[in-house]
Parts: sequence; C-alpha cells; structure tokens
Amino acid sequence: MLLSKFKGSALAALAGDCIGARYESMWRPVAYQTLLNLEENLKSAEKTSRRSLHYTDDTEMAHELAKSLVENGKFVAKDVASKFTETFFESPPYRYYGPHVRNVFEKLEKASRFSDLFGPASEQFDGQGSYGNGSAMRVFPVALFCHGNQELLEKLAALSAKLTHAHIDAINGAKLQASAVEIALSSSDGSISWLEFWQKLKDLIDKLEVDVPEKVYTNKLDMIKELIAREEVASVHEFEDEVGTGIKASEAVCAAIYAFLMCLADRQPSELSSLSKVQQVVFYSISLGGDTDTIGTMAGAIAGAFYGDEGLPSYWLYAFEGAEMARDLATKLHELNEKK
Ligand code: 8NA
Ligand code: MG
Ligand code: MG
Ligand code: MG
Repeated sequence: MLLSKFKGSALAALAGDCIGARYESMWRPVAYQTLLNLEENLKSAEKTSRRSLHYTDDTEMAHELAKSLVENGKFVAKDVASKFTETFFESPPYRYYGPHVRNVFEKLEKASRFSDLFGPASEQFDGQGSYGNGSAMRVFPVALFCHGNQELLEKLAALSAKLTHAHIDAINGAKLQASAVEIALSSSDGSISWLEFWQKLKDLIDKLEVDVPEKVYTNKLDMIKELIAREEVASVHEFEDEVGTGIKASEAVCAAIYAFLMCLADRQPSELSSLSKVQQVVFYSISLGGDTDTIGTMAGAIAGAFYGDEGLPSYWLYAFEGAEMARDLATKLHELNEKK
C-alpha cells in the first residue's frame, strides 16, 4: 500500500503540472467542462502511445531533487544545486521557469562555482529572498524520502527551499506542503476527516509562524476552514479574494490544500463525479485558476499520497511526458524508505 501511495503522489503531481500548464497563462478559473474535454482527449493517448502533454519547471525540479536523494541516499545540497542548475540551462523554453530564478542559477554556477550554495538565493529581491511558490512546487520527494521522520522532513524541506528561495513564506510553504504529503502518506481514506487533517496542518503552522509577525499561513488556513465548513461552496472569485491562487507560495500552497480538503470533505463539484478521487482533486484544484500547474501539482502530490495510484487512469502513464521517470523515482524512494 505504501508503494502505491508513493507512486500515486509522483504520478498525480506530474498530472497536475502537465494538465495545469495548459491553463497557467490564463490567470482565470478553468471551466469543469474544459477539463473534462481534455480528459477525453488524453484517453486517446493510450491508443496512439503519443505523449501529449509536457511537464514544466515544477516536475523538472522535483525529479532532479528526487534523483539526488536516490543517488546519494541523503540530502546533499551541492548536488541538488548543481542538478537544478544544469537542467535549468539545458531545459527547453516550455518548462516556463519563474521569471527571476535564473539569477540564482547564474550566480551559483558562474560566480561561486557552487561554493556559496545559499548566498545567491538570499540576495534575490534586494535581500528579501523570493516568496514564490517554486520552493513548495517541487518539494514532494522530500516527503517521500523522509516518510516517518517529521523533524528530518522539516529540515530538508527548508534546506531544499533555501537553495533558490530565502523568504520565510517560501520556506514555510515548502514545510507545509511536504507535511501535507506526509500526513496523506500516514493516513488513509476513511481514517481521517478533513477537519482532523486541517488541524494537523494548523498545529504545524502555529509552530512555524510563532515568531513570524505577518502570520500569512495562519490566516489563510483559518479562512480555508471557514470556507469548507460553510454551507454554500465559495465561488472561485471569493476564494481568489480570500486566499488567492497566485505565484506566492502562501497562495498556491493554501489553494492546493483547500482543493484536497474540499474533496476529502466530499464537497467536490458534482460535474467531476465520474472521475476517480485523485482526478477530482487535480481537476478541482486547476479549476480555481491562477497558477494552475503549480496548484495542480501540489494538490496532486497530496491526493496521490492519500489515495494511492490504484484509481488512476491507465492512460495517465501515456499522456504525460516523464511518467515512467515519476514512477521509477517513486519506486526508488520507496525502496530507500524500506531500508531505513
Ligand atoms: P521566482 O523566484 O521568480 O518567484 C516568482 C515571482 O514572484 C517573481 O518573479 C516575482 O514576481 C514574485 N516575487 C517573489 N518574491 C518576491 C519578493 N520578495 N518581492 C517581490 N516579488 C517577489 O520563481 P519561482 O521559482 O518561485 O516561480 C515558480 C513559478 O514559476 C511556478 O508557478 C512555475 O510554474 C513558474 N511559472 C512560470 C510562468 C511562466 O509563464 N514562465 C508563470 C507562472 C509561474
Ligand atoms: Mg510550472
Ligand atoms: Mg489569480
Ligand atoms: Mg506555475
């Protein structure tokens, strides 16, 4: 069962990125029917064995992080930094990296030759560091690698984030997203309510934001609870106003968590009811609009870790670039976890 959860997480993360990337530049809600039509097109990929959808920066970086953990059996910051940097400079334009992260890679490679691993990220945005969602979008392999060890998970989520994102909101976003995947790995459908899941995340954020004056995650998590408990489902526009779906880690991570918890609470839209639970989470998260590939990939990583890969459509393995790699890395991370 645990292997199924590892594979489910990696595969649904990939699906969320590949599907979400189709709508990323639109910055508006995505109609359910549009997503259902795309799903119909993906089914034909199995017959033609055509890879129809590309992954983006989210998956590229997650896979590099996973490869490094698998090869080294531990987190080696220099190796992760050089893998991120090498793939960035070789990657095709349709990976759509965040607009400013190039500066970090240029400095890591050219200026310091990987001698100063965390300096370039801390110089971003006049020394504030990036609060973009790039730290959290790629973090799920840390959760798989650290499964069963929350202390290590928080440490590695922070270290992996700090290579490119030094802002506290990006670091806490990576810890929160990785922890959501870990809670999903450690529980099963029917064993936890949405409110219990939410409470675990809230307890973590209370601890992480104890000395943070702005408490962005505390406020957004409180709002998420209010929205899910409410009788009437919030419109996407209200969600956008209250929580957000943008490029900030605090918005995208909370949007992914909201989509997962809404489906766990059985409040998913009826239009998606023909789909498996993992698909419902991925599609619902993308329907919120905004940074759709990143919200989709993070919601997928949580949902796949919770429900496993059994209910996933077989054509997902054919429809997305990188599907074999996702499955292979998940299997290797699971083997490493078994040995511990
Ligand atoms: P990033 O570090 O460049 O941050 C993303 C953006 O957030 C920056 O370009 C700024 O606009 C803004 N930002 C971050 N920190 C600050 C700050 N301290 N002060 C002011 N503005 C700030 O890149 P990232 O790695 O976090 O980006 C990840 C996202 O980029 C993912 O969603 C990914 O899918 C991708 N993405 C690409 C495109 C595209 O079309 N190229 C569009 C959206 C997202
Ligand atoms: Mg992307
Ligand atoms: Mg938006
Ligand atoms: Mg994105």
